[in-house]
Amino acid sequence: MKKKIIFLIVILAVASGGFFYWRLSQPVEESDAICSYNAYNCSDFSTYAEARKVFEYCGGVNNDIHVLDRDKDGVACESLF
Ligand SMILES: [Ca+2]
Repeated sequence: MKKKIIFLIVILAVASGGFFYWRLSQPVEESDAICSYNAYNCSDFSTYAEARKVFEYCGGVNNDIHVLDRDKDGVACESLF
């Protein structure tokens, strides 16, 4: 009985450790993006696609809180092309 409990604890510890490692190794998703204040510059993104995801997630040209689209043509971070 005691062995079973220890076995279960070990399994849980390994599983939760694996989950947290997996979670930390994920790239930042646009759903985690901050939209309430100016938190990013174009230089914070490594690709145009990443910048565009955050730009669109936060409301696009109508809510360009990060000023990713300075010329307001609807295309964020042309510098990353
Ligand atoms: Ca633009």
